[in-house]
Amino acid sequence: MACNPAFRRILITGAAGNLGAYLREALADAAAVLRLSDRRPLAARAAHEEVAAGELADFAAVEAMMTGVDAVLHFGGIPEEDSWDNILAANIRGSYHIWEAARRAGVKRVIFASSNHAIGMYPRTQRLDTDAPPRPDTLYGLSKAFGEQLARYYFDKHGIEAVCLRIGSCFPEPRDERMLATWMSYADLARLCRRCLEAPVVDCTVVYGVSANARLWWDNSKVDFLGYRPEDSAEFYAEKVRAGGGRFTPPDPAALFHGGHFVPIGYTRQR
Ligand code: 15L
Repeated sequence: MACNPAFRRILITGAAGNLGAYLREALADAAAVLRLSDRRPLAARAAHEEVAAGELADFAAVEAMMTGVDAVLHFGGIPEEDSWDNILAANIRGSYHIWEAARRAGVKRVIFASSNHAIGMYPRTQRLDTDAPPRPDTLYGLSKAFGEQLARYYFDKHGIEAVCLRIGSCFPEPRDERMLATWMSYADLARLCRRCLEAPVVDCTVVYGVSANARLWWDNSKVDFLGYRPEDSAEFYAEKVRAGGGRFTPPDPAALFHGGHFVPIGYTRQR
């Protein structure tokens, strides 16, 4: 049964990626039709699935995948630091294409996989709430900050609702000490996406995609209205993570800022 009757067809971009592939299964009942898109090969596996392959950098392809869509889970694009040309094509042009095609197709809501790397240059001594403006740590983080501004622009000017998920570290288990603060379980990601679809009104909202970790750096209290209630915690894995070793220590910038190991990439600042 569709979880929001306003959304009969939901497009998932990046549906062949780790998170997209998980959401495809976890949100199988979220709409009458899930349209799956990726640049990599995909095939429909169930009656409620359909496939619209294409490159995000190709506007005609994005327009075609948007036809008849009510809501979008935009998880496509490059998920880490890369060359400017690649980030420009997939993440910057690609996200612009998503919102512009969404506007033309009359899409009501976009749920955007932003990233903690949009705020990666904040010092770890600072706790952040959902009003914290971007301080990107990489070109990748910059592209996520651009996506958040696209969300703002298309909501203010065209009324397309948006939720920007500043996802922490979404993996089966936390892999290092930083992830004891930043980890999000797959199940909590599905819970969050479900709430982003179910909430009757979201306007244009930023939310941290993170589990109920004991060492949290990020505060979602201002977006409590979304009803996101994480059920998992990285603390369960704390002993295992500690035994695994491999932590960064100051003055390594990887240990000083929210963005962790993304921060030293191309870092040349002396003071
Ligand atoms: C991200 O945005 C990446 O997509 C993911 O691979 C992790 O590196 C994550 O951030 C993180 O910060 O742990």
